Amino acid sequence: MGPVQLADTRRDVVLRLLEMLREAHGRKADLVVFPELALTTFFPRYWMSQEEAQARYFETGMPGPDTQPLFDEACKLGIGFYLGYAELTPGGQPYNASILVDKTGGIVGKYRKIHLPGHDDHKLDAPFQHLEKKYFNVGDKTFGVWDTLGARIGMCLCNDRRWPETWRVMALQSAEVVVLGYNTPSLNIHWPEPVHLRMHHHLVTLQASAYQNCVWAAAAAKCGSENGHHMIGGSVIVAPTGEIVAQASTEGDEVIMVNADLSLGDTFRKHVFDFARHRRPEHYALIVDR
Ligand code: CDT
Repeated sequence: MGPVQLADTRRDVVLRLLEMLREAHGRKADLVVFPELALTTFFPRYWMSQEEAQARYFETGMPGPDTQPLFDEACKLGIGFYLGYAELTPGGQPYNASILVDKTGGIVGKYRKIHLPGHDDHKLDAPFQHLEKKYFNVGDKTFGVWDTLGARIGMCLCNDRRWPETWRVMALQSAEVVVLGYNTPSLNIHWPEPVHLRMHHHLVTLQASAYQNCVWAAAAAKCGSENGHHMIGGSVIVAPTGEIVAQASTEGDEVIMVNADLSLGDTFRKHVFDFARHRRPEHYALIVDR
C-alpha cells in the first residue's frame, strides 16, 4: 500500500482498499492482507497529546461508518481480509490492533500488538518520533491462530516480525499461514543505519521465520513518503521453504498474489522441524524466565 497523507480522509483510504480488494478477488484470492495502521498516516511519528491522537487516529468501533463498506464488499465478493488499525476500546484502552475478517464479513480474530518499538518521550533532536510506547498499551492477549478461510491463520504486527518468539508461539498452535502489516521508516533515528539494511533485516527475518516455523508468511507494507517521511516497501509472500514467491515492485498501491499450497509446510513439520520429537523445551527456560 502506498502512503497515506495527513490530509487524506478515512473515506479516501477505504476507497483505495476497496479497489485492491476487488483486484484481489478478480485474481481469485481468498484472503487479502492490508498493512498496519492502514487507515491513517503512521501517526506515531508525531508528538501530540493522547487525547489528540485518540480523537484523530483511533477507531472506537470496527466496523465503523467509514470502514463498513470494506466489510460489505468482502461479504458481497466472498473474500477475507486482515486489517491493521488503531483501536480504542469502549473502556478507553488504546491498542495497535489487527483483525481477521472471513468471507461473510464477520470478524473472526483480533490481535493487539505486543512488541511496541520506539519510545514514549519527546525526542526534540530527532527528525521524527516513534511514539508507539506513548500511544499504545502492550497487547493483552498472546499471539492467536484461527481456523478460517480453510487454513490455520496467525496474526502479528510489524515489529513483532523481528522476534523469533512471535513466530514460534503461533507455530506451536499449528499455524499454517502468518499474516502481518508493517510501517517501517527508512531512517533510524538512533543511529545512521544504511537504508539497505532496513530492507535486508525485513526480508531475512521473514524468510528465516517462515522456514523455521514451516509457515507461509504474507507481509504488507504501508510505504513510500508520508508528508516527507519515507517508509520501506518490500511487501512479500514467503513460502515455508523460506523462498520469496511474490514481492511488490512499487511503493504505491499494488496487489501481489500467490496460490499457496498449504501442504508445503508438512515436509518440514514432519522432518527437520518435528517439534514433538526434536524440540528441547527443558533447555529453553531462559527464554521465558527473562
Ligand atoms: N511499526 C513498527 O513497528 N515499526 C518498526 C520500526 C522500528 S524502529 C523504531 C519496525 O520494526 O519495523
